[in-house]
Amino acid sequence: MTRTGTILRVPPFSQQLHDAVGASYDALDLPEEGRADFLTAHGSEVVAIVCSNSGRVDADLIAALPNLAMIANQGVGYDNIDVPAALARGIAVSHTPDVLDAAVAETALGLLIATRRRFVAADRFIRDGHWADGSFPLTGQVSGSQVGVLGLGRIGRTIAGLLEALGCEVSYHSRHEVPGVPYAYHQTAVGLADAVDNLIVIVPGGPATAGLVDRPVLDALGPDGVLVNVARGSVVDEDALLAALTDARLGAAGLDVFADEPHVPKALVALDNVVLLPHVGSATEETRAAMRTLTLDNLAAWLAGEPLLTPIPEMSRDQ
Ligand code: A2R
Repeated sequence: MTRTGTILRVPPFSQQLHDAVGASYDALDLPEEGRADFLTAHGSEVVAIVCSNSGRVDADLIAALPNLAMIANQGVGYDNIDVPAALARGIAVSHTPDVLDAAVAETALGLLIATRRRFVAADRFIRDGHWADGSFPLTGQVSGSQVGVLGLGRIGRTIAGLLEALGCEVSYHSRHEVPGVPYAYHQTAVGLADAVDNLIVIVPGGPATAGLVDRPVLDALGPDGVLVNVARGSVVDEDALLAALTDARLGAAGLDVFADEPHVPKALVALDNVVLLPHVGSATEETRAAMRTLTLDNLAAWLAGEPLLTPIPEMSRDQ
């Protein structure tokens, strides 16, 4: 059985993905303004959505598309989609696991090193002309340190492998203990934070993990601790983080994700003990090309009546 119909592009996403969808299919763009009128006029034409993980597909949008039957998400995380609303309608949902593990893992490691070694402040130190007046202060180091991975999934395990090469002692907390890994398991996030120098957050976003890194976790990490978040801003209580950094109850933070992207609290930007990245974890040419290909292959498989290549785990494999 092959399927036909209009593909709806939900912004924002890259020009390449936009053009690739348009080159192969009848496609429409969900406008930023005048959505209600647009959906009244075109909602029934749409059979599939293509989005990236910053494009919101909520219950209202799903309800306005009576013939929607597939959502292809470019991104491994899909907390941008109201999955219960989609599954209640039998809508297939795909994502892009595995192909971004290396890029996100190197972002995590780079952010940890940049934060612990204060590389951004050191760069500023030269640019501001301070070197002639004396050396940059000594910093901590990552090699040989104790690192906690919060979420030992595909990306978490890739990060752990990189850390092992630096002689770090890796331990972790996940919902479940992972069999066959050489890393100590902690039953709670607080227990993990208490045991390590550095904590890297790489769990999925969404309601189940919202605020998982809260004040007790930050206090357990402590004044010499470094927090790195490459997961989702929602996982960290941003107000508690700001307070901990301001009060020096937490040493420093390296952040690739924020609660309300692209808005970063001014108070966070003003701090010297943070390194801030604009959600670039998977944002390399190579990885984004692989993510785009997998997104389009999932869409093509669905249109051809074949099983999705990478359905989200909540779906059964044979859908
Ligand atoms: O589901 P489990 O037991 O295998 O544990 C997963 C863990 N996890 C949690 N850990 C503690 N508390 C929770 N409420 C919780 N929910 C999930 O996070 C697993 O060890 C890990 C997620 O691994 P994967 O599903 O393999 O995801 P992947 O590809 O590593 O990506 C993680 C996230 C994405 O969802 C994006 O938000 C971001 O990284 O790019």
